[in-house]
Amino acid sequence: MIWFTEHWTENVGLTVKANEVKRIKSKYQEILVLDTPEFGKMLVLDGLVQTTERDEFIYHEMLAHPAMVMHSNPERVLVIGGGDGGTVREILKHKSVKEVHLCEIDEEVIIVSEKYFPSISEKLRDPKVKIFIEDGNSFLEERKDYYDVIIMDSSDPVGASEVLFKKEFYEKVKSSLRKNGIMVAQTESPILQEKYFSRAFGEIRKVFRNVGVYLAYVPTYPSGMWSFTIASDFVDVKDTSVNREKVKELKTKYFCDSIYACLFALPQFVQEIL
Ligand code: AG3
Repeated sequence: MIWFTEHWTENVGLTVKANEVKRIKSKYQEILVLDTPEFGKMLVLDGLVQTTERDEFIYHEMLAHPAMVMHSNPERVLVIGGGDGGTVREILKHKSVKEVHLCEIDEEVIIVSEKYFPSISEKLRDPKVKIFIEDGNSFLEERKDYYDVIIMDSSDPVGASEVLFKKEFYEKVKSSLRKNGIMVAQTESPILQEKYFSRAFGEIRKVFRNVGVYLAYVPTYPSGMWSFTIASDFVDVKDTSVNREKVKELKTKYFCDSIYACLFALPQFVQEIL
């Protein structure tokens, strides 16, 4: 057993006792798989915890379902990042979906997930899913007016992911959405990474007419308090009185009718950042 620490800031972090299962250097990053007593297997990229077997459902459900529910008939969905497959698995719970494109820059993440995280990656080989090993930023340039929902399942805005948090990138996202399209992005912790969070929100705000922020509790991410930003030019993304019946049909463990109903209930200090 080793002690692994993700340094959340210079002064605070998450420390777990774990068995090191695999450590490889890909073209883009160091990929580490740990096996921990409380959280099961844990995927770490360049020292940052991406997902764990025990709590991944919270993040993946909350990233995918609000946008998928709010769109009345999502048929074509794109995930940028998300090579572990958790977001794809949640998207496929929606019967209207005809095709899911996954654009992941690092093929090794997919290979590692299929080997060590079968419960997360189980749907990556579904016939509706097409995997593109490409940079999300250039991928979008060739796909105008195509997707109903685009989901940004990226890492923190450093290194390869930095461009995915910029206005120029959200403009590409917008032009790749077709009418009634919705995008949603993971946008970091409002309490421990306030700058990342407010910057991401600000950039999305510059591009889309309707923007909403919601939170979920993810125990293994910095501070646990995690944000998601949802946006659309057509759909009033803050109106959760729509499509309520779709929520009841979903088999989920965190997302549910009462969470959907008050999705945009935010703590006062978060409202003040926005
Ligand atoms: N993507 C969001 C991970 C952000 C975690 N940040 C951190 N640990 N500092 C997760 C990808 C899972 N599909």
